[in-house]
Amino acid sequence: MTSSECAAPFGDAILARADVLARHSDAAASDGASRPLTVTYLTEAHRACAADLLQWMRDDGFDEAGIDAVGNVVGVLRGIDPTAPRLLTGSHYDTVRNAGRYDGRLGIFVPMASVAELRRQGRRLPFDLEVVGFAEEEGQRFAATFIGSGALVGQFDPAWLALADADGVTMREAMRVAGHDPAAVAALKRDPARYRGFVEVHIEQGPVLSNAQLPLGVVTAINGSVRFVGEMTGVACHAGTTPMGQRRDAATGVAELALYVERRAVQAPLLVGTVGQMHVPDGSINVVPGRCRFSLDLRAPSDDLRDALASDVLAELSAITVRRGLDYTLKETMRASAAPSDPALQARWERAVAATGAPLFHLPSGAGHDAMKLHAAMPQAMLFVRGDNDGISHSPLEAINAADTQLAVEAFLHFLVQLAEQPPTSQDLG
Ligand code: HGY
Ligand code: MN
Ligand code: MN
Repeated sequence: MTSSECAAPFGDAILARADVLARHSDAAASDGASRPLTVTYLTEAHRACAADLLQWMRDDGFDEAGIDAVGNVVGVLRGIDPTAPRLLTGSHYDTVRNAGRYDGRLGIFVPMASVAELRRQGRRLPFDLEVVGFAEEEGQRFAATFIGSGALVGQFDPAWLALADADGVTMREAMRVAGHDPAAVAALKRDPARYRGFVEVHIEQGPVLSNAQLPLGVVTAINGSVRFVGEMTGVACHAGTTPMGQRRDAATGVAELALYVERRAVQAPLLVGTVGQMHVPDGSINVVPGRCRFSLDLRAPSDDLRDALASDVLAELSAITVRRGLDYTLKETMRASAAPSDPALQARWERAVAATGAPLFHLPSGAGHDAMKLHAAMPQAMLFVRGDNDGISHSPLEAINAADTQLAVEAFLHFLVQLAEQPPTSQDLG
């Protein structure tokens, strides 16, 4: 079928690339049938993904393409005026465990498809377009998140190099094996004066667009979040002989905390709280748990609401341990500020969506994104694409369709052409 006959040529091509990239996974298929998609920072599968993205950037006609010192895959389509402020775009290609194949990756594929189309048309933008496949956003292998986008805003923490994964491999060692030099990371920091802003296309990862039966959504703000990992400790003892009133059960302590997080988070709209990990190390069926590791993921539309939620949860954690005679350790592993969209860039997304003919819809982002990192250095705004299967994400059930993906590329192209033809005024940075 030629592209002219195909109803969604960009969409079909992007879904096909997502399928190819999904063949790389850290998780060895146990039964050989359902191969869970897991790509964590700098593993062999991760490096294979980077190689595919690099080759595709070259195939799509980027003038420059390379892999940087933290594993970001960076492509540049040069503009007519090399001194004009660049537009930066992209998203991440790492995944959570047992992931979907579009989280992050769609936001790399859409700009790449747009570059290929501009090259096909023989069209040059007045400004450079820089597309980044960020190497790490999810914080799965090491207790560090936004490694890729953090490096671009000077927030790569050298202390991360000493962090070890579940097998005891440090990030420094993983970087060495991948051929990356930690000493070269600082130079990745971008000069904000060289950029007009950052835009990111991403699957919504929630049910709002699906419920509204709309293909695209303009993001108004990204929720702020804070994450912790901890361990509750009590006394391991015989499950058969220890009376219920004489136990110091670490797992029921964590369970009580999880139920409190749920009760507290429903107290205000758009608050969310999750105990995503709960694990009794070396647990036995007939032993009262003496230890229980856990995680906390707390998010809110503003930093004040986030901090109030966290303060209440940590106070309850302390109260639970007193009531139950437990101890605990807790470590904050991530804190990201709420990131309102830049009004000028958001307005440009609105005009771009309108040009596709799709209805205009605004929504906040409950999920965190690389855009909240770039927010620290430059104006940012995002475009969401509807998720099928009620927008489920961080799951193999994550799904999008070719028609919506086609619209996302068309919107991105409109965004670029409108930016080229209606450059920012002095007030309108974006
Ligand atoms: O957890 C998040 O919000 C993002 O998917 N990393
Ligand atoms: Mn994610
Ligand atoms: Mn993501």
